[in-house]
Amino acid sequence: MQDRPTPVQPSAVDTQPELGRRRFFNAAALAGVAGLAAACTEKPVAGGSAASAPAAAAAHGGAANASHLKPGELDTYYGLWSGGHTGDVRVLGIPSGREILRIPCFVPDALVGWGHTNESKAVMGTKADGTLRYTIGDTHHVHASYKDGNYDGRYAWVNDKINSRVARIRLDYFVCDKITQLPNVQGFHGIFPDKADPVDPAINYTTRVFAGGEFGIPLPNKATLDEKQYRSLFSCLDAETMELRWQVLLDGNCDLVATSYDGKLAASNQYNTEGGAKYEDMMSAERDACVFFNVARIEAAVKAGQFKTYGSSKVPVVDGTHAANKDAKTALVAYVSVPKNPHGVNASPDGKYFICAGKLSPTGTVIELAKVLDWFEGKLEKLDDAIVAEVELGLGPLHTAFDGRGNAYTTLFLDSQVVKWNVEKAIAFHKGDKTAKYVVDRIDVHYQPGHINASQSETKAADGKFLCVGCKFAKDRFLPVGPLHPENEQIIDISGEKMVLLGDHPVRGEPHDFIFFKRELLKPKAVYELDEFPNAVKDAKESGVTRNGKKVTVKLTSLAPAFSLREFTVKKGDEVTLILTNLDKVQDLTHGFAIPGHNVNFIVNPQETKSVTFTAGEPGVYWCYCTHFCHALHLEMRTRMIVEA
Ligand code: CUK
Ligand code: CUA
Ligand code: CA
Repeated sequence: MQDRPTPVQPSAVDTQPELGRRRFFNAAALAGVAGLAAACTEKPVAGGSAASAPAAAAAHGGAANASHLKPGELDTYYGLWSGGHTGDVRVLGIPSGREILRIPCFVPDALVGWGHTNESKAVMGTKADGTLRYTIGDTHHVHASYKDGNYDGRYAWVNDKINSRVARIRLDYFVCDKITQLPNVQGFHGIFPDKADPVDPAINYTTRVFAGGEFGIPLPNKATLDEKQYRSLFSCLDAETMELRWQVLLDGNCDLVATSYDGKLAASNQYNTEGGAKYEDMMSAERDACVFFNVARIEAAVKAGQFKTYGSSKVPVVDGTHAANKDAKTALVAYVSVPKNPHGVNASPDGKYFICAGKLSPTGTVIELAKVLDWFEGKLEKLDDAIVAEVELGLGPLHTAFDGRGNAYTTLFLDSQVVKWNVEKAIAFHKGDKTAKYVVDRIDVHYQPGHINASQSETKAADGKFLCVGCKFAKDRFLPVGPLHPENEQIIDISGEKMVLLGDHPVRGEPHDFIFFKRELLKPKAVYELDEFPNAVKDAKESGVTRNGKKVTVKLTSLAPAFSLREFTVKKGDEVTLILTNLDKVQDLTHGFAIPGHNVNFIVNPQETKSVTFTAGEPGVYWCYCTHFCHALHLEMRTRMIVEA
């Protein structure tokens, strides 16, 4: 992740969480960054203090057990975690934190055969020679589709920062079904679906997905060190077709993305309004921005043909630069000023505010959406008057979650804390009521937290039960396993006034972001339907080998404990396409299929069909066997591939 403290920042990485020392460090560090971070007129509020865990747990009446489920007990929330380097999405049960499934997206996966089967290769994208275009990924942000301000269980989307790709996951089968690469974008970072269609107010569900491009590049790309020629694009995809609808040319870059509940606004925080290519240039300005997109106006401009295209891309690009958007009444975008290298941008569940965390400034900035809309209507003279609070939270604020009771929870990367603060009180404080104690509580986390989310946080149904915190450093929290540490995902009870730490879970690096929501919102299917697969072998009698020159098709089925063919014969050098349908209908009855020496291994779930294509190797006998324990005769579940000369 790119959010590590810069060398000139004081770093808390090696500070012990011992309270006295930390208080001293924080005070000293606050003084230390005063000249570096944006001038912050407001004084920190002597509000909460780091909670003493046992005392607070007792106050919650034994809440410390809430994340410990009895054997056989199910979690009450689904969590969707980005997998980071593994390019997948992980499904966790919350509050236990148990990992239930990994959904491969951008990176091949040996369990399900992702990136090996023909169907998954078609989703991932191949080169002319049939090999995968990419075998690596870097997922950061997972978000799910909405209806009426809550998740509707249709889709989730996740970004791949490295190769600027968006993957869509079907939440009925928990599989990735489409991947789109964004043209003219590098370092695609924040992603968020809209929550309603602003063009047709009757459509109260997700129809588009927004994507923030983080790194600027020349358009079209060419070799130059002159960063003044580098530009970032904000992209919009169609939620159903996954095709690009439009892009916006920007001044500065994009980072995270948020969307409003009425579908009228999307926004991205910008940490590099300077357009710098070096970190010291990227942090040279005292304030950066949160750029707002007027979605309906952009769609109208595209419809009216007011766009350009770049390079070989046909995607319409509208002009979102400062120069082209001075007149509020026609502006497509609005740049609200935010201090300094802001990181997250998060939408409050009451639909009123977007909150940017300051990162290099110890502040949170609250922007009122009604006022941004007023500005677009010409009813607010100064855009920055849409900022209704800018209050000090602590060092290195990154991401914010909500409990639906008016409180926000912001991670403080440098302080290794989560701060709970009341949004309306922060607004009152900003307005001049210096008695308004907006900080409600602080809790130490271990260590250096990045993303944070609360149960149902960015929905209208935020329920304020649990908070998950993605800590970037685990250090001493788990058994040492050499130089590579896991990350530490912590779970916190937020049902009371004070936050209570419930548990630590090691996770493989690095998840970045996640959402979690009530389990009732998903209705997963336990078994596939044969008809979902156009190439299904619907009856064991269809099994057999057909030849067309050097191309051979092998069709077979599985039904525990046997494959429908006892053997099949091909010739050395044949291009073999093997299609396997699992005819078992019993839930959880998955078979695997492996061929020694041919790099073939994949699974078929009940009523699922998959295919692989490979070249038959040296003459001989090859035992194809079931790799997934399915039956008392699992080891006997085999067939033979005979390769003739
Ligand atoms: S970023 Cu990693 S902590 Cu990619 Cu969402 Cu903020
Ligand atoms: Cu079929 Cu094991
Ligand atoms: Ca900056």
